[in-house]
Formats: sequence, C-alpha cells, structure tokens
Amino acid sequence: MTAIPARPYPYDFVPGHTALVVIDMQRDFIETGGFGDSLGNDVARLEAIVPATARLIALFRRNRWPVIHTREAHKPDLSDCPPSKIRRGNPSLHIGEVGAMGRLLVMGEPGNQIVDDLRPVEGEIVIDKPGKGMFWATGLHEQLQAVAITHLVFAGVTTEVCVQTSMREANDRGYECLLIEDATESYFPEFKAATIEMIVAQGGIVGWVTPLSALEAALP
Ligand code: TIU
Repeated sequence: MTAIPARPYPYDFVPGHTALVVIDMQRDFIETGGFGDSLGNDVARLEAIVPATARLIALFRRNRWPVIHTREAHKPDLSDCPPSKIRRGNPSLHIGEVGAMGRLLVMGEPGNQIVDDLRPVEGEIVIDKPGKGMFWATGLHEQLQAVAITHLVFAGVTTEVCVQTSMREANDRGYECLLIEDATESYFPEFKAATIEMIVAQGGIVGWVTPLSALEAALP
C-alpha cells in the first residue's frame, strides 16, 4: 500500500487491487463533428487532456495494473437508448443520426472509437455503456469483483457528467475512488472545478482528487 498525497487527505493506493478507469475518451466527445460538438460544445478543451491521460495509462501498463476503457455507446437499433435521451436538448443532430464520423453514439461507428493516442491494447476491458454511469447495464461490477478490484483511479470526460456519475455509482458499490484532476475535463471549466470540490467536500464524500504528478512521484 502506498499513500498518495491527495485531497482531502492521502489516498491509500493498493497495488493488485486497483484499476484505472478511462471514461469515454471517444471521438464522439473529443473531435469536431461528434456528439459533443452537436450539443454546441467547444470540443478543443477536451482534447487537451489526451497527453496526460496517455501518461496515466502508461503508468498502469508499465506496472501491469488493469486498465479499463469505457465508451458511451448504443446498439445500432437504439433499443438500449431511452426515447427521452434521444429527445433531450436541442442538438443539431440526435443520437443515432449520421454526423461527420458516422452515427452519433452508436457502437462500431468511427466516432464511437477511442481516440488513437489512447487506444486500448489487447487484454484491457472495454465497456460499452448505454448510460452516463459505467455500472448501469454493463456487468462491470461483476467483472471487477471477479478480479478482486477494490480501488479505482478515474480519468476521462466529462468531469461532471460521465466521470462524476461513474464515481458516485462506484462509491455506492464500495470502491475507493481517486480522480486524476489533469486527466479529466469538462466543456465548462467552472463545472470541472465545482465537481472536484463536490468530490472532496465533507471529508471526501465521493472520493479523493490529486494531480497526475503526485501519483507518478509516489508510484514506481
Ligand atoms: N461521457 C459523457 O460525459 N457524456 C456526455 O454526454 N457528457 C456531456 O458533458 N455532454
């Protein structure tokens, strides 16, 4: 066990029982012409965390610790997508419609793939999730339990939507959660900052937060 300097107090990192979860670093959110763009967002903010996220993934791979990737992804017939989710908002394109990178948020489409620099390698778990949270309708909890994972380190996008939802779901299932603050981003800087404060408030009501440099300095 290694104590990682973190807010609100040091995080006990337990090798062998800790997995990295990289949330939704897919072209749909990070590149122009994807789902994030269709919602009217400036996607350039999200692309900026790719190098730090790559360094974080490399740290886990070097130590042969598990890396899990998620994608927000629906079946081609959209049977796993509530009509309310398709209707929501006033997007230029809806989920399932054809954009510059294929059908938005649909499995197998070019836009639904993880960005090249963070591509999963053989043996890493890739979860297609129909919700914002990574446990809803995915079977991930059972997969993590099967390999005795108790601690989760989080990266990815967006901080206040899929990352925070997944951390809260993980918290309720008993995982000890650490968010790497420079390997997560939001379309709204103020929402990222507020989310970090929500996580660490009240003695770490959702978990811990630390910069990548603190993790790199403490681990092999
Ligand atoms: N992955 C994720 O966060 N899905 C979203 O829809 N995020 C937004 O911020 N829209």
